[in-house]
Amino acid sequence: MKTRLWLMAGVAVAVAFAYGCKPKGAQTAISGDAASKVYVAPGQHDEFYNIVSGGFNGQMSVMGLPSGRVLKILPVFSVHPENGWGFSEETKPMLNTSHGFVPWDDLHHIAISTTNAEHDARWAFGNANNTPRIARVDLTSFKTVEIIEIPNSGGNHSSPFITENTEYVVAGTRFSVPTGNDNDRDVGIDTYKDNFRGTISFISVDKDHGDMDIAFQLEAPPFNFDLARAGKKKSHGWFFFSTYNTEMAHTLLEVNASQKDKDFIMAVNWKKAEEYIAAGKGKKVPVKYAHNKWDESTHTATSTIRTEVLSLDPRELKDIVYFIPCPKSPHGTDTDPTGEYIIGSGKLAAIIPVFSFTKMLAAIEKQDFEGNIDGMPVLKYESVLHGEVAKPGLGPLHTEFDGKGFAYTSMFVSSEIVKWNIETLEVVDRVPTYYSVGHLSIPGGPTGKPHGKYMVAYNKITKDRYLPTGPELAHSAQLYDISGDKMQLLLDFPTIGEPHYAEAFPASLIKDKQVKFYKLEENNHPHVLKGINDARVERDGNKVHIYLTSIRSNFRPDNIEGIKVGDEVYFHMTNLEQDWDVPHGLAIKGANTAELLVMPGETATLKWVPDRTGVFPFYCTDFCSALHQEMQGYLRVSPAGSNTPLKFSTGIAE
Ligand code: K7E
Ligand code: CUA
Repeated sequence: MKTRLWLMAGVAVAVAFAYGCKPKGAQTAISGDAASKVYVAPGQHDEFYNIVSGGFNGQMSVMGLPSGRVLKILPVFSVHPENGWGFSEETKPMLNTSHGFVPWDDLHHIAISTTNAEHDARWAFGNANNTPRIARVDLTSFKTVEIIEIPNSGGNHSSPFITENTEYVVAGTRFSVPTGNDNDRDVGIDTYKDNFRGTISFISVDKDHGDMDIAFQLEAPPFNFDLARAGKKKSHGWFFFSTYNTEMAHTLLEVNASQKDKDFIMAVNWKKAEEYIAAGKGKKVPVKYAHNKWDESTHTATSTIRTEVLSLDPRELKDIVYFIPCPKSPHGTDTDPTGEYIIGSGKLAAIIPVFSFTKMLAAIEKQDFEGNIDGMPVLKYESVLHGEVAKPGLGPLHTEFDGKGFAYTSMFVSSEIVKWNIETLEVVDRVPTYYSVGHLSIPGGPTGKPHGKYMVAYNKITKDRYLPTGPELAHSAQLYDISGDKMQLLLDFPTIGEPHYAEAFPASLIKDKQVKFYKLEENNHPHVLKGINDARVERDGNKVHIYLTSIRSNFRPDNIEGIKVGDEVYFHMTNLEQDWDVPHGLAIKGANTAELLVMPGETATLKWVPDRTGVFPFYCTDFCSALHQEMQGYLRVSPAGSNTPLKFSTGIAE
């Protein structure tokens, strides 16, 4: 039976390809063998969770591997009308910043929490590029539970990257900006070199609960910081940041930031920085940033504006920062599973330099420097170099690892993936991607323990790969089998938004730890209802509070009268279900907001300001039972100042 299904899948793939207009060299033949490798039979689960960044949609998507099936869109930095994220009163504070409510962002990188450099998959972290923030998602509820804003930063791209025990989530600023107080920041852009600074933020993560806090910010020269990786195992205690625009240009960067033959990988000894902090060497700097937390017990977020950070200046405090010359405008910097090798990917370089951590330490020991930047040593390229990968292709961006001694580097310009041996630096295989590949992701790939079975390429351009959908075509991922000597393309699947990075981990790590529902007796929301007998409506001046219960298949109260035009009406809805997979929705005609989708045992609030008289239906949006269509109510709205008495029906005998 199984064989026949595989065959059918193979036929479907062949038919789909027959309709594409294929550019020269495009791979069209997927063998039945490949189809069987990605085939997850009905009722079967995928082997890996894949958490994929949504790029400019500001969300994460949750997919299964190897099937590529989308399981969930998980709202992070962008409002999500599907479930009321950023629309309900409880979730609005999650999107608060020092600029007020910011309902969107650009999320590029995912970091899954690790212990001893292996995925523990307790949390997923994501970065907001535009209005710098870092979010933490709880992987038992698949909910964003914390967002911290990063002050003194612009373009939070070099983020979030974590240390091997998730001691820190680290964020480097892409754009250097004037830092400090309000009046310090109003400076001419042509004073860039004098007044602009880079910053690297070390955000501590509480071991048990995950709570984030900005431990310290490291000042840095006004370069652009692009990506970063922590050292691991032998290089634990260090962090490596790729930099570009070390020319410190502030106009027409395309040309002006590509002048120098080499930029730098900035190596940071964060253990040393910790020593300085412990010795009281940090300076308190006034800033403003929001710190937003979700409370699982009240089902409500709170936002606090924080007012200072600890800043460390490595120009004054020695032995924290070293620069490794790296050709040429490096994008990715990656550390291999052993922690010995640091790979720089110069977007404009013809080789891939591989640096040795051991050699770096030796060079520092011998003070084998070729100069300094504001007193911070620049190491000699040759002294730190393990070797160069020759003729890898064009436009190297990002490297992942299989744990078997091989590295895989994406080549944006030549649209290919190059597999090479980390020790010998020999290129051993290459495959095309369709097209212009960005990040690669191997389950466990950035950790000390990669699962070298699959690799996903996240491509920037798809052209002819899918049915066309108007001017904007689907972004795409491609799944490769990397278990053998040769990489084998298995599957194309479209993605949500623009994926940049993704991380995948074995499903077994979390699939039995999922929250199935919230216990009503543990619900401490101030407006919770513990049963239908508490359902009611209360007026307080022009505010009307509707305490609403939902359970298959009714709302109590349902018919409500005595609401007036201009009232602020708050629906506090508690979903009384105590069972897995039974959300109820709430939608009201004319409400200038999204629906609520309330999980079992949860309470959420929708605010509605009726703008006209009449009778307004409301209903449940989630097909929850055979009588879901009966799950409805009416609201009567009378003119402002009218005498219509407040009245509601709960169906419960008084
Ligand atoms: Cu290369 Cu923003 Cu990580 Cu995209 S970045 S590809
Ligand atoms: Cu509740 Cu449909």
